Amino acid sequence: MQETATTNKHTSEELIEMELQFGAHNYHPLPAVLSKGEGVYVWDVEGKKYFDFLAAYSAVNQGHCHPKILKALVDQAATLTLTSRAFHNDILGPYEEYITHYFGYDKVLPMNTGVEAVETALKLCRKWAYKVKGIEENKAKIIFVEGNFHGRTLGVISASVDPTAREDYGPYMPGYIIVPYNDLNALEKAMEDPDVCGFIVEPIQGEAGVVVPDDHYLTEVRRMCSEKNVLFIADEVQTGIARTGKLLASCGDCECSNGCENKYATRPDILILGKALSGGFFPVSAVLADDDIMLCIKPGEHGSTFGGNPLGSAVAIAALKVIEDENLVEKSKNMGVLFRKNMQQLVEHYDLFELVRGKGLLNAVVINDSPDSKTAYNFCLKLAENGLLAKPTHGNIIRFAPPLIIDSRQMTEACNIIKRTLDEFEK
Ligand code: IF1
Repeated sequence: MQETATTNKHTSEELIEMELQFGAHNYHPLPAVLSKGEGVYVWDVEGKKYFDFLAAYSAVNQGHCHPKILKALVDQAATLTLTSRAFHNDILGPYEEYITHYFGYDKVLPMNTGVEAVETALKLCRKWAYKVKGIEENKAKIIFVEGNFHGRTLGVISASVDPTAREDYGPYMPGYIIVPYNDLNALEKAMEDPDVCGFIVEPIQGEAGVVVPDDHYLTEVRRMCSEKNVLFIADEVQTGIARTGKLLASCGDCECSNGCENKYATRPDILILGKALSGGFFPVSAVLADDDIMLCIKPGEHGSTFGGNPLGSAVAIAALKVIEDENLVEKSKNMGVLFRKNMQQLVEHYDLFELVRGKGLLNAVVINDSPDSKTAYNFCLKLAENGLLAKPTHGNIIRFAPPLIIDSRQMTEACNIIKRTLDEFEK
């Protein structure tokens, strides 16, 4: 750590300036320039240590630079990295067997980034609409919800209601219907249209501010989709892989992680995974579905140069094994309870904190100020000064989502940093 601090040629200020000068201005990051990560911690170029309570938007659920995933990466990188799908490779098959058994689906379609997996799911859904459901050519419609975030392609920002993500990128993709989140009546009404073939939803909305739907929302969604012969597509890019205290956020309403009796009550027809599927090493994403859906796409009809590459396949197996071996579902659930208990106390004692919500280790605190204020951002600046990195969303919401390997001592320490920051901030 010290070594990084002393051997690095540039200061944080210089590095930020370089990004401003040579990089596109499509982000406005907090002014922390990181050069090292290990477990729940990251260090900046000056050697300052932080708790990482963003975990790269839940991509590093397993913790930074997890040694077992690193080993899988290095071993595979020295052997074979990329073949393209023009040929077979000796790890894709074992990976596909592993991940389909892991999540309980017949087939997987491997891609790279989250949004590519979302696009894949939407294409698969449309294909199914024409090949199986029998919808007339070019008439298929997919229902999205307000407040959705599925990535940055033209295909998905066309469904966004957030002007920042959407404006001046038109013309937009046709064939979408948008209904309010957590509103079963609106969904039922939209589903009366016989050209509807799919409903895509985040089981808990991330970008919208960690919005948790009513208890039986997904159960009802599942029931309605089955009744209307509409595919239920779950975007678990952020909520999946133990983040919310369950292996999948769309895994029933029961208390267990997987293998539970109730798990089919909300099982999506198409499951989308990304982020933590690689433990943050590089983009690995996946679409899972059963044969009757997945086999609608035939050879040559979809693909990607890097999707299913040996490196990604090896890394994904290792990343999923870590989730199991280190009981991260259970840890996420327990540490989430501890975090929310601590935050609830702060909500009761400090005006600035209005409420805390979330599941597992996907949580948010709503700040007592307007959505267009800078209060959440300013509070995050203070948190960073005190050694904890977190990201505001919407001016008055702060998302707290550390790596799932965090232990109770570290969690208590992190909560104390938040409390101390509140004390200083209110002065
Ligand atoms: C950025 C938010 C998180 C996602 C869901 C698909 C994707 C994402 C549910 C696309 C990506 C990211 C992208 C990142 C910010 C971030 C984010 F704040 F915007 F909402 F995580 F909370 N589905 N989410 O959350 O995955 O193609 O990026 O791999 O800077 O855009 P991707």
